Amino acid sequence: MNAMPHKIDDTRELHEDSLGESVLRHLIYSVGKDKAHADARDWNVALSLAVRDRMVEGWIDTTRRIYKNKQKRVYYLSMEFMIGRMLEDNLTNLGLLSEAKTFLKSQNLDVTTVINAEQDAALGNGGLGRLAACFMDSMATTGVAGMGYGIRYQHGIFRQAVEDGWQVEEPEDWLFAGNSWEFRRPEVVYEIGFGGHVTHDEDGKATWHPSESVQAVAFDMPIAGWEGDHVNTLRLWSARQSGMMNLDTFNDGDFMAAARQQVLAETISKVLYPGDHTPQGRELRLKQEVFFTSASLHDLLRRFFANYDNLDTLGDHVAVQLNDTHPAIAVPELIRILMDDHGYDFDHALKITRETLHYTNHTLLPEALEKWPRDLFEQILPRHLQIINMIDGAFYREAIEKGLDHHIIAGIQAIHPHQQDWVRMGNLAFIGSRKVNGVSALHTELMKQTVFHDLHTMYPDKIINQTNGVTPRRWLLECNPGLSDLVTEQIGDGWIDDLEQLKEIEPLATDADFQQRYMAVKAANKQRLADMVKTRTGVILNSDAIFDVQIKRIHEYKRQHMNILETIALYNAIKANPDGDWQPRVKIFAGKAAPSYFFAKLIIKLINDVAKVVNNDPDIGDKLKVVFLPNYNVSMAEILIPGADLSEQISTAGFEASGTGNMKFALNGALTIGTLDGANVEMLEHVDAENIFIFGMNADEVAERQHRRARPSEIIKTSPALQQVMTQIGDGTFSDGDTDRYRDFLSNVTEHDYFQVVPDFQSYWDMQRHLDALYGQSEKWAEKTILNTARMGWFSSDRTIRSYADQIWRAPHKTSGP
Ligand code: GP0
Repeated sequence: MNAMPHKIDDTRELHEDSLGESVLRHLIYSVGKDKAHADARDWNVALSLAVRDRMVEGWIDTTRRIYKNKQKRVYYLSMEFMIGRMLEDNLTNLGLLSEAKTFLKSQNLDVTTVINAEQDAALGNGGLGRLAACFMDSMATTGVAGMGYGIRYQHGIFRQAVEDGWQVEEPEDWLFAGNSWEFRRPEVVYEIGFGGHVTHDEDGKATWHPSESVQAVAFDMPIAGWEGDHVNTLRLWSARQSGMMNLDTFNDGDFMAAARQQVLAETISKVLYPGDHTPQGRELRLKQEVFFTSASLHDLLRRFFANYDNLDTLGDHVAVQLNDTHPAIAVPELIRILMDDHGYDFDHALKITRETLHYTNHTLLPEALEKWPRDLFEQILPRHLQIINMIDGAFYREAIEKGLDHHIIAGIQAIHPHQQDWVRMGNLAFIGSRKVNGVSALHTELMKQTVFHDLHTMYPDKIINQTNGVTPRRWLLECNPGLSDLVTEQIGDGWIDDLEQLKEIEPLATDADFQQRYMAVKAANKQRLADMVKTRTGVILNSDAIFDVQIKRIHEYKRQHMNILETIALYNAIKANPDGDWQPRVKIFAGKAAPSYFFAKLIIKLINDVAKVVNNDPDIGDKLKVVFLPNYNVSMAEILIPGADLSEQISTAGFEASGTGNMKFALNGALTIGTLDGANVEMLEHVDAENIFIFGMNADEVAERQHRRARPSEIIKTSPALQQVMTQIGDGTFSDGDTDRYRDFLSNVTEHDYFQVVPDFQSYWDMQRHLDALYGQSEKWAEKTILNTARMGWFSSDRTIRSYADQIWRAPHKTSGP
């Protein structure tokens, strides 16, 4: 497929020229440079603009079609979109990639250098934000009339530097050089209020008089699906001072005071909160949530009124998905708009809201569930607080009718009726939504049993599972062209938007020739990964070693520390018997720690300390290398995942809601060593027990040990290997004799060990050694690798999105398959 078919009459004449001609035209007229002076970024911008031109027709066409057919619209509200680079995605989905490559080569340009000149859009923290980005791709591919709403943070997630082994946060400035993909929409502006007071007229009608306000200005990015004909929109809000700079102050000569107002207003979209699984009890964060949620609701209602004149049927035409509780303020905000702006009574407004909103939960960690001090709420959102009290009242009556006792009801209302201290956003989102979903079968089950137990008894049909997925365009087709070509050669390219077709390569898993070709692709990807490691860290890797990779946010429950303890034990074992027949290994770690999470930062330091000792030990040589790659992001993942042999998914069972990295690795043929947690459980069902390497306690066993507060000391006593590791960490073996550095680390692991590193250690070790042996049997390893790729098709986010569309949104979409 080449350039887009011309669909819109008024653009028919616009680009009859080739992609290369458009690029040259943009280089001169948009970038303002000639070829002789253009650098990689200039070419990147020119190419991006040429591609963007070709998306616009499909975009306008999609918009018109949805409007004309009155297709049900889906709005995905998310504080985070972890997009990464867009150029290759768009080239791929529009079928322009090979034309672009040919052109760049004809200009003597290196394709990778030009593509890499785009900054990652890293408007998120981790899995939750990346899921939102995969969903945008899949909504466009499956033809859902889907729009993403979020915040156009001026600064995305911090850049991670490593200094003397410690994480150092540096500012990120992705917009510095501009964003080629966005369209500023200065005409789409909403006034968002905060503070002030509420008055009631004789009829009891409420009016909120905010004491301050900021403007939300829209910026749009087109999101093209596979083959480019359905193009959705990602609309991100940027904050702007209401009105112009205060001229009175300005004329008084106090320019600084006037400028200060502007800075204050604009801080709302200044920076992404860098916490992951950590709720920020900060006023600014609450304002960010209100800011984008309110703007998005106003915007979608304005669009609704273009087709309908009555909000009674809102839920028939619009479905809103709340990505975690971050946009949960949508519940009282929608009710407020319905009541105060459109004259609905409370009961009717609540009913409409509950037909329109849906909530996705991403974690059971109790400390990660958002709650806001009631007083803060009252100060910033006095009208919303009144409405929340009305919701709690209505909920109370429902609960009594259903026979719940007072005690239980108090525990699940948005605000505890006696304590009156917090507004609990999870409860609010649950009560105000039509459906509530978990992100893997296990996680959904645990939601019913634990955090939402009582709400679930009251509304037994509300909780539903939607297992996460990943987009096969970015996470196979683009990041692994070698494997994509090999697969397409065998079964055609239907798998790209119907990933379960990968099943067709199953019979080839035992075919010697195919195995050899598959593993040659893997070897090339490992070399690409080794080259990146060398450039970024100077460490030279032995590409015959098992590339063992753990990449994700640094967290105790994800247990990078269990991995590094196993690494030390392996180091000790090799050192005790350097002439043994060791299977060489490379341990690769990457991931950011929340800036305030000291223990996570200490884990990074420990990894780097161990790396320094191991990598410089002449007894060890090529048998073991340890690498920490700084500043993990989407683009780095695109190199790491195809180059991995082994994928570490070793969270404490019951704590990782789903995981999505686990899916990307297995799809690209890495074998998984993991616990029975999150989506690993369903991966086991799909790839079969012989092809995934499960160890350790299950969620019930973990819960039982945690409940009992079982101490790790007994276990450590019986394990000389583990004991030696703990001694070394304490005696300064890895810290130049500093016996202080890891004191907190050791007491965490040896005294409390809430995340069960010690009890799972032995089975983790045993499984690693089993994998060492398996790697030696290269045909067997190849067979399992191929079977992983062949059987991971179900984990496409296209499947996830179709399932949301059918079971939650009741929204039309294209069906898959021939
Ligand atoms: C969940 F609560 N997730 C949170 C959070 O604050 N940040 C975040 O990234 C993740 C889960 O940890 C997950 O299990 C899940 O797959 C993802 O949300 C999307 O549902 C990541 O491994």
